[in-house]
Amino acid sequence: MNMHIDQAKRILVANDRGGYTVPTDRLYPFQWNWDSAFVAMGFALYDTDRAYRELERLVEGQWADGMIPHIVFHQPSDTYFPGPNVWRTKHKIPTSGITQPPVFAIALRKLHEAAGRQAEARTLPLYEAALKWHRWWYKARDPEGTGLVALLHPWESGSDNSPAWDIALARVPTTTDTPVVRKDTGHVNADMRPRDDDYKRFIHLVDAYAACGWDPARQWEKAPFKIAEIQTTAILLKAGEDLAYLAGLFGRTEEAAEIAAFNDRTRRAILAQWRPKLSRFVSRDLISGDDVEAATQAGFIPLLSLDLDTVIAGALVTEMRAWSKGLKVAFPTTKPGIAGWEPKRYWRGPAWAIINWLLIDGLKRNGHQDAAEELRKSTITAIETEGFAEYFDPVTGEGCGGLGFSWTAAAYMWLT
Ligand code: 9WN
Repeated sequence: MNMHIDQAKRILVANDRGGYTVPTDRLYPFQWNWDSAFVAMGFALYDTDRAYRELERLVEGQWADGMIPHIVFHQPSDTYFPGPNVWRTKHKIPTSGITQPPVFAIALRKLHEAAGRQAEARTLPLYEAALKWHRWWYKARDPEGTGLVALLHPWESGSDNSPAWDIALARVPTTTDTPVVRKDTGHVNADMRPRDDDYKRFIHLVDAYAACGWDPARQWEKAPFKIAEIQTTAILLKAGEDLAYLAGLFGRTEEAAEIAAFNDRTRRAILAQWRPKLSRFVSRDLISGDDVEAATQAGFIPLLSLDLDTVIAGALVTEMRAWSKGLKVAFPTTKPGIAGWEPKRYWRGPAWAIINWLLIDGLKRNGHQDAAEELRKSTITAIETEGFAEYFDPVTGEGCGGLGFSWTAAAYMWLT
């Protein structure tokens, strides 16, 4: 067996905390939402029972209104900030109060297909959880029915300190009711992490939403940060396609039609965000009404869920190749060389295996096998050279952030 696969599996064992997987030891000591979905796809390749457990444990944190939170605090730990006492969510299992990209149903379909027909009894409750969550997205985060879903906190994007948020986040005050006591910079180099002012704003938003009692309608009204976001919406659409497929398989005709209607509206809304001048799709800042023009990876993620015409797909691929030129590791999360590009600082430049995974699937879907293969090789080589790091400096190739990282292990297994 490929020794790296063996190593990847050992990472998932080491990060197991009882049916769920922490992203990495100490830096992230709880269950994270989209991390677990990627990890479940990794497990689906060789242990479907464990893959189901991963999703079942995540769903233990689902709220009555359908939201699946971004963190489930199954057991206490003092190595992470902000913990449950900052979130003040009052769910019976402590959770955060915000969500994360809905990769869940994409993982569920893959898992169901891997497990075979006898798996229906295990898939169904998870299908129902996913359906509730998708309804929540449309009700809570697109109350006006535009087809694009909005984020109220940068952490919900999974791309926390992306330059995409710079303008919108600058409007959020740095004052907090909760003292900001960072733990992350005690685990990894501060130069690779968000800045202190980012953290103050992240916590200002948590305080503001806790003051709304985490009620989605009140939060929508009061939110100082509200972005109709293209990466999350594109992931929601792909997950919606997979959910509609499962609904069809289970004979849930009305639900299949309901999901298909969500998907149609969203497909049209994403297409309307195409900007030929930028060769990218863009998010919209719902507070200023402006396009978010910052050059980040998010603009390419619609490849994942749309069958684009050859002109648009071709323009995206040309632009992606231009960004990747001369880099040791593709794909950079921020366009190299622009103001705001920092090749080691988290979501402001580095390459992430799970983003590459989404892009590879999207490039294949749109008939760009060669570009998909280049990106696949780049990802595999980076991991084999540097190990299962959280992310990679695209210029030097250096593995950065946390090590022994679960989703990098899952991505490696999926991409080899
Ligand atoms: C906040 C766990 C998570 C990922 C996110 C990544 C990072 C958390 C943090 O780690 O975010 O959610 O404290 O930095 O940005 O994508 O899910 O791996």
